[in-house]
Amino acid sequence: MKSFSFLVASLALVAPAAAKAPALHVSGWARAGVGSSAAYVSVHNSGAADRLIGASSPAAASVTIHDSQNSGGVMRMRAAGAVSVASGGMIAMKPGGLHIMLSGLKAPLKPGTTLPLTMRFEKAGLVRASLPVLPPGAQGPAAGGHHGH
Ligand SMILES: [Cu+2]
Repeated sequence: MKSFSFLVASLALVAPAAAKAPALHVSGWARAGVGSSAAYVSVHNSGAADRLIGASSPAAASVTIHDSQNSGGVMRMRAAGAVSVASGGMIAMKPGGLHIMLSGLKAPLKPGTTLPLTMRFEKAGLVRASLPVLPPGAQGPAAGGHHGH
């Protein structure tokens, strides 16, 4: 009996060391909002080329990857489809461009809280992130002032 429980304990110690470091590093933020809002993430890929194919959040009924385009002075959004990320490359979402659309928010997204987001990649599978929620007019994390474009 004693040697059996010792064996189980040893296996438990070995398992975490065998796990690979994640190849996809996700950071970003979400904008406060009621009903619908958007999240902007940066994905750094230190592994093999991959594609972002979807996202979900328990906070929203529908989560879609969108792109914004200026057509004749009017900003329009459309579904972006899969977004490729090269090995060693990155996906950089920002206001006025690629973003994650959150529709059917189950509760207002309030500044100072966090948004749980799960991103789905073709090869890496599910990557979870917890994004800080910034005030409604935010253009990004306040790091040394306003990035006006
Ligand atoms: Cu959108």
